[in-house]
Amino acid sequence: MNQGHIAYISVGSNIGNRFENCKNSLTSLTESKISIIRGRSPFYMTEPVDYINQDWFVNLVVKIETRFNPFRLLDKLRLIQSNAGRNYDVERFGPRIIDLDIIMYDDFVINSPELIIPHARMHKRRFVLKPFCDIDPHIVHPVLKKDMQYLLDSLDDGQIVRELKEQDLI
Ligand code: PH2
Ligand code: MG
Ligand code: MG
Repeated sequence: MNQGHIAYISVGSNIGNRFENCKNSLTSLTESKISIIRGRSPFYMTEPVDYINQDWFVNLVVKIETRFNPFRLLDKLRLIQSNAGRNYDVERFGPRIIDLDIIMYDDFVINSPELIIPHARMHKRRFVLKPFCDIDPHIVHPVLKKDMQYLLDSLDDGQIVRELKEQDLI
């Protein structure tokens, strides 16, 4: 693909069939030529953070190649979320059918009211860093100038993230 940009998307769900919701969103990411999936981590069961009185999440990270700029990509991700039935009328950080966050986009640094890249909390979140490292541990955070493995090893959070094995899913 010409003019392909590489982005990492954090995928999460903690309502309904969380695994199916995440899997369906991967299909949506490849529909209408939004992107080509270049890598994906295993699926994880993760303890909720920030707003802890909610169900555990299924989380993973996907590496995509896309021709859309970050803002157009954000529009596409929001459309996928709405089509999956996401209701935005609820608490920030609260339960969601599907959440698709842009974690990194090439080595862009964006600080706009609508979009912050790299994602503002990614370096503190094991549910993002662990699956990111499964794909590309040596990608360097363009602001912190540290690679993902370093950021993961620096965490002192105690958050439980447990890889989902095939046998858990049947
Ligand atoms: N997303 C949040 C808030 N808390 N916790 C986990 N484990 N996984 C998430 O995806 C998550 C969260 C807000 O987007
Ligand atoms: Mg999120
Ligand atoms: Mg989000």
